[in-house]
Amino acid sequence: MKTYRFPAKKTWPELVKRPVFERKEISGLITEIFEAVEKDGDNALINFNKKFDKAITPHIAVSEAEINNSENEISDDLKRAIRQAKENILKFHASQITKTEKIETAKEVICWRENRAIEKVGIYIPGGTAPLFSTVLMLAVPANLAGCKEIILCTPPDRNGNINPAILFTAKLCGITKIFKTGGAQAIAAMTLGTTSIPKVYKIFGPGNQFVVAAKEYAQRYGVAIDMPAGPSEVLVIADRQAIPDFCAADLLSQAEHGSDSQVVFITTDLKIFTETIEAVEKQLGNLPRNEMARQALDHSIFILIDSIEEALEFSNLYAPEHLILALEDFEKFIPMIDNAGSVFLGNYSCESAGDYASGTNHTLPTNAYARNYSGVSLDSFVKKITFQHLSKEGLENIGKTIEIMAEAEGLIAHKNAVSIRLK
Ligand code: HSO
Ligand code: ZN
Repeated sequence: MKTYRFPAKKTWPELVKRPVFERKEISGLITEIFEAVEKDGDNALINFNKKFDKAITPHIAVSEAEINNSENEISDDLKRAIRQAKENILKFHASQITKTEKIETAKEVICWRENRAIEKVGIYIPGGTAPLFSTVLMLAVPANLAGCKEIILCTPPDRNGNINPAILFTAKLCGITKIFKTGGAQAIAAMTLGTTSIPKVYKIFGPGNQFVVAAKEYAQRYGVAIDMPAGPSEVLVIADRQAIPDFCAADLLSQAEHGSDSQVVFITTDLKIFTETIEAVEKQLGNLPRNEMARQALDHSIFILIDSIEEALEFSNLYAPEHLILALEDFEKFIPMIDNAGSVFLGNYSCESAGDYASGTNHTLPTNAYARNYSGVSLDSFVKKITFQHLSKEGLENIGKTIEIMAEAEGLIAHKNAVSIRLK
């Protein structure tokens, strides 16, 4: 990890830069994968499963029996936990439903906006070392609440051609029954183009590796929307002297264990907290099963000693973290100073894991400084908003002159006539 004591402000723009990793040039491969899926559909996906996931999958669609059987393969404790998390996520996202308000902008000119669900959405869930069934909840719950008519899920099979049972159980709990064994860029291609088994969708959600990210970018050429541009996970913790170094270290490591490219940032005004948190990170790291990955993430993570909490927040706004933890006594006071962050955790007991799993907020959040201009996933991500208006004759009379004058000034006489013909 890199440590900085009172770094000069002119060095901050350099410090907030995300580490750059050697990326293989993959755009050629993405194009090839899209072409193969377009040409051979399900067969291409079966071949990719063999090639990339070493899995034999005669059928791409997960069968009803496989889905139902998942219930027997996970513990009652896990089922209970998933159910409780779902309840909280449902409660929080249901609170995002807003009432339609009709606004009379001028007498008898009535305007309003109504939500309509995006009809078909696709959820991508990565497989591999950490099967993120919690992400199924984060995406399927708001999709259902929004009223999306078709919700499909793609996730890669393991070497035996099976899908992780917790993913299947969670999908079923959320009413998703169209589940497909395909991962990586080919899954994104399939949801973009459609195959015999997999329906095309209008918007694709979910995290993934660099191939998935590149494929989601590519999918937009076909008119498909995506949830947000993605990058590695990150957390920034700001601590004062009442913070608890062991708690801060645990939070930093919880984000570092996501992947070797994750980044964690720790900022404090207190020298004792600074050194003790660094020590606690080292100590806790040794006991983690994913310590190799977390260690690599820590190598490019930064620990900063700073003069004031105000300055720490200024730095944080420049960094625009995916997760911001304020381990501060008077966190309330600092809330108005937060301009850029995906999701904020307040006080010593609001660990990021709470939001990752079960408090109710969504964990699909903007990374890579996109918190400057993107929100995390919410109910809104699954709807479009359509505007409506109704003008009576009197309503049109009230704004007619304005329209005529403006239309004429733009040289658009047909526009002007559309009013004049009605009011003459
Ligand atoms: N922290 C991740 C979400 C997650 N954590 C899923 C555990 N499971 C988003 O940055
Ligand atoms: Zn996490």
